Amino acid sequence: MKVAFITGVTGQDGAYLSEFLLKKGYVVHGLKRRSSLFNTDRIDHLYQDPHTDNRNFILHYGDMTDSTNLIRLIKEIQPDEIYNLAAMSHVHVSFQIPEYTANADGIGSLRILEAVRFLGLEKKTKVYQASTSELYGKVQEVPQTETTPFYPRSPYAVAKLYAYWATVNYREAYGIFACNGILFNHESPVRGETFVTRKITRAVARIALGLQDVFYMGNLDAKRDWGHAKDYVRMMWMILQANTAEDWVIATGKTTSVRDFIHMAFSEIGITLQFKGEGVEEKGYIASCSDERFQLPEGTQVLAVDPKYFRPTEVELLVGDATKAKEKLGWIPEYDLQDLVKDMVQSDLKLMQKDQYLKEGGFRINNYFE
Ligand code: NDP
Ligand code: GDR
Repeated sequence: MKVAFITGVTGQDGAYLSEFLLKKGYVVHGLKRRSSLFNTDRIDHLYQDPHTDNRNFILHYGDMTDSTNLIRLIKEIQPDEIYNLAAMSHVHVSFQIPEYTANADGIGSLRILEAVRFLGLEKKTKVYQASTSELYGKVQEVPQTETTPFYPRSPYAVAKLYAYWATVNYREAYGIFACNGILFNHESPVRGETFVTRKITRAVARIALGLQDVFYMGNLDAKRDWGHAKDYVRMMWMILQANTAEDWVIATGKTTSVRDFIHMAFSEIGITLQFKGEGVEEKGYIASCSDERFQLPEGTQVLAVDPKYFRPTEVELLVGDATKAKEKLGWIPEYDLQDLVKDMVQSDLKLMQKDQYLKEGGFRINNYFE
């Protein structure tokens, strides 16, 4: 049985990857942070009671900023494969906590590589580094490939650039099977609620169910190459099964604006939206609603732009060319953007129905302090 160690196991990708590797028969160890509230929602369905024998899903407390913790865990676990997914992954937030982001996302990755070297596991342990299309930043070339120059545009991307090169360097210097997956944006029903796609699908569901009126967005012109996380975690594994350690672009090859994603999400529940104004004046109004389940009158304003969501420097356009992964690893995504939008909107509708029932039943949450 192969043994994997996943940092960031409680995140979107960590959850899907754990499920994927467990199905493949791996023993999966995950690094989770201590927090004052439970933070394991996404992996609770995989949880195994520590008192049972022969567990194949084991969680450990730790942090990417704590070298000794990482060295001790890797020594104990002796992993065949490490998937380094842990990161402060929000681009906008990285402008507010740049030093922490550099520590967790940049030096954190170095700590993993150095632990492998320090423990003499160079020939045993393969390392996957969660690199990102954010490395491309300011447009240099379209579409972006493994050879497109990088031009990071945020503290997050700068930290990830350090991690990218540390991975390449440890491969060349010490012969570690260390690879960068340069993954373009990938989303799912368990995407963090403050990333743009989930913010939209969540708001669409809440508006449709009468739980919210208007939602506020940033730059609607940005374009992203969006895929489904389920397809992307499979590629993380494929990258470590390849014959040679290399760096790989994983993307759909199609790009869509934030504005068009909003249209798609509303149209999933039968609502056509009309945009008026430009820039910060831009607002979205319901033009029509064909779904009889929702009482949403024409002319209702549901969207406004708030400059607080603009970034000091923006990444305007991302579209990846995954030809190398298609030809050498057999990369074929199962979901297209329409499938992804459907999956996310329908899931959020179900989730928000719970809030609707509670509201209708007169139940109030968060009243501990009254
Ligand atoms: P999430 O934000 O959903 O998950 C991040 C994970 O990292 C969480 O488990 C989080 O823990 C953990 N984490 C954050 N900081 C630390 C720390 N200091 N020590 C230990 N754990 C920490 O991200 P995704 O799952 O979407 O992404 C996975 C990785 O892939 C990230 O590195 C991201 O930067 C990268 N990436 C993501 C892409 C995407 O489109 N999703 C595209 C390209 C790259 P907690 O749950 O406690 O917050
Ligand atoms: P991104 O994802 O920055 O590409 O990083 P995000 O969903 O945050 O933003 C995508 C684009 O949408 C624009 N935008 C908004 N974004 C957010 N979050 N909230 C808004 O209200 C909003 N309005 C417009 C943004 O300006 C941006 O252009 C994600 C993360 O998962 C990274 O960790 C990962 O490396 C990259 O994808 C690939």
